[in-house]
Amino acid sequence: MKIIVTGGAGFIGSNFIFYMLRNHPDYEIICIDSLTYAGNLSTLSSVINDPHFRFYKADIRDREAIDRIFAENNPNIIVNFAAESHVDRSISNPGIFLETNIIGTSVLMDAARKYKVSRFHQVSTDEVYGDLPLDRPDMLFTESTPLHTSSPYSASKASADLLVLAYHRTYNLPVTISRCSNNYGPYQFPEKLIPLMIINALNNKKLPVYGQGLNVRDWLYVEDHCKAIDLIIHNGKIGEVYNIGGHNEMHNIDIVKLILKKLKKSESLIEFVTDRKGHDLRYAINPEKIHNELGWLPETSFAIGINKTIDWYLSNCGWWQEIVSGEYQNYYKKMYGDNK
Ligand code: NAD
Ligand code: TDX
Repeated sequence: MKIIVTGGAGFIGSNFIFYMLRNHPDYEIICIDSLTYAGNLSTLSSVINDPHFRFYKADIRDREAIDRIFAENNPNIIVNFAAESHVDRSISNPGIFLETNIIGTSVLMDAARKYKVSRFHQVSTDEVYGDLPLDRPDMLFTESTPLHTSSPYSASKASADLLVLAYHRTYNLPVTISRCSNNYGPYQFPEKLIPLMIINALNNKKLPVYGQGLNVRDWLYVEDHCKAIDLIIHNGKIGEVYNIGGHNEMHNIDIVKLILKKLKKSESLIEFVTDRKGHDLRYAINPEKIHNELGWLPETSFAIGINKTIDWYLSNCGWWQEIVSGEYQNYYKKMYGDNK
């Protein structure tokens, strides 16, 4: 079995590559990544010389390069993680989100049609459903919740989902889509909530919490997401969408306080800052379909997952220090001003 994984030098894609090489030692994994600011080849250093692994630096928008890689490898399955993934960046610069997340996906699907792959899997997000009220814990996103996006990021992901379903209906491309809640774990880029707060706390910098920190996200340990995708690409029904989430809703402020407590730092580091534009209030996934049809259940509780994640950032300072000392400084200043 040959699987092309796009975006494999990023957070979830790299964890998926490690998961697949561990759990399917006879598979060949081919990674395509253009190494944007969010992609890091050092993340893949432990597998780069693995005879079952191959890396191509290429952009999913580049038709010729993608065609060549498909021709060379003749893959069975494509798992598309490659995307611009940060909501705040989509608010200041939406154009690249449309190009990579929508056009890039269509380029990959055209190659998937031409080379007759047996599965094209699109990694999507719960953000395509918009948000839920804070005071209605009974309401959860199901696969039939209407798409109702808030940010250029989520609109681009929803557009890609619609294109994927259109390629299935029009060309009979064998597709599946997964829509997962917020992931956390090793190798997450420092711009996202959990690594940002861990790293700032370790550096005794202020922890910038949007609004009052009352927004709710439904957190899933990254390996549980990888396992769900593995199940879907092998046993999921063609043309179907699967929600993935672990019933683990938390207010942002509670996560920030928990991180401070674990790192034995003072809550005085918390700084409430101007809210994100169009900030979604609450995400919460109903994962019954993937549980009932494919037997998936999350295995890592938040209590265990957050400890593992904090320990990982503590033991891998070199990985994130290299990132936060470079171009990231300019992003950080633009985003958070002179927050110290
Ligand atoms: P990430 O930003 O950490 O990684 C994205 C990767 O894609 C990077 O390695 C980057 O170099 C690569 N990439 C970007 N543009 C590319 C292009 N044009 N061509 C080739 N490669 C390109 O993102 P992530 O958090 O790992 O998310 C991966 C996928 O999962 C995304 O599609 C995202 O929408 C989805 N998702 C993420 C979460 C989450 O909580 N992080 C939750 C649900 C779904
Ligand atoms: O500095 C911050 N302060 C803050 O309060 C940052 C970066 C975030 N937040 C808040 C905003 C959100 O309510 O924390 C919450 C989580 O923020 P992000 O880590 O930016 O994630 P989110 O916007 O929820 O989107 C994530 O989950 C769905 C991923 O980035 C997406 O790629 C995925 O699709």
